[in-house]
Amino acid sequence: MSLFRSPRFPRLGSPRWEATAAALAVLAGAACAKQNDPPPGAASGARRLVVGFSQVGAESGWRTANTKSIKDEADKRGVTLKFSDAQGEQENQIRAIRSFIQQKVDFIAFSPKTEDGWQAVLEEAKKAGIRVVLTDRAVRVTDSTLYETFIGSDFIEEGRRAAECLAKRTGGKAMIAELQGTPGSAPALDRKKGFEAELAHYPGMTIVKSASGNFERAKGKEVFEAFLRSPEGARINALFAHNDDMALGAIQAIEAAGKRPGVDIVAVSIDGVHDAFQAMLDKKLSCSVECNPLLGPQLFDVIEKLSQGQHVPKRIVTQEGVFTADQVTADLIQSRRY
Ligand code: GYE
Repeated sequence: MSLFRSPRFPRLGSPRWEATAAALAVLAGAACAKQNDPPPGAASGARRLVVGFSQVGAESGWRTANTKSIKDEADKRGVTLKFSDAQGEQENQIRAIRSFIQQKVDFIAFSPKTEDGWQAVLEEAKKAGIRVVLTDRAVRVTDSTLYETFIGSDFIEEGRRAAECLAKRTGGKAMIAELQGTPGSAPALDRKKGFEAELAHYPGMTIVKSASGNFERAKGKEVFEAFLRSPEGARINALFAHNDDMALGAIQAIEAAGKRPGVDIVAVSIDGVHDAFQAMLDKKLSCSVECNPLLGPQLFDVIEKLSQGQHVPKRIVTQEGVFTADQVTADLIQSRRY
């Protein structure tokens, strides 16, 4: 017997049916309202913002801290976050952005894997009237109105600072092996650019090997092992890694080859994640140039401003410094938030 004909369920169209239907509608409404209610403390009448965020992946300590910052901040502000991890694949990011468009989210934010390849999908978002905020990495598009702002670090400056630190530690004489980040990504392109520009002031410093370790620790180790086995391997006395994780992998390779990181091979890298601080305390890593992953508060500040019709600058640069091994103490490590 179907539920609709069960004696316990009112006949369709009867007064009792209408009362039951009305009660069900109220219940359904209450369930919806629960999802879209303003967070505690929000102005009355405010609706929860819905934000789609496409993360590039989980390749490094930096990325883990970045994801946590975004999720925690959305939670704190009562923003409904639709989070998608692209596992390092640009196609997955494009698919996620298209799905956010279909779901009619209020805003889309993402950390683009590479600089190129976004024009079409950003045009689709614009056509749908959904505003886009870039975090962490930049894109190259022909129309800058395709996004509202780009929040993130100055990667050229980070590369320059890494070269400056390496020059100080090596007295301006170094045979450098470079571990590059993800090919085509803004941080890999710009960190290399900044590093090489600064290196031009030091005729005694040369890059003798350079390849990508994809910002991953295991890959950094593998590529550095190959560097050490190559004909130039014996001359390498410095490492520039585009992020800490690759430097930490390379340090393992250096030790496995019977060399002393920090003495036989001076290493510098970028990010300033917890494990890099430990390596600096152990004097295996000489400097880590800071790149702050805690972008959640800035991202949601911008989104809130945009949703209230306020203006935001087209570029928001994260303020950062440099950490050197001689500054690092166990207490400082304790106080680090990532
Ligand atoms: O330095 C690296 C990460 O885009 C700034 O990506 C980010 C970089 C970061 O995987 O560790």
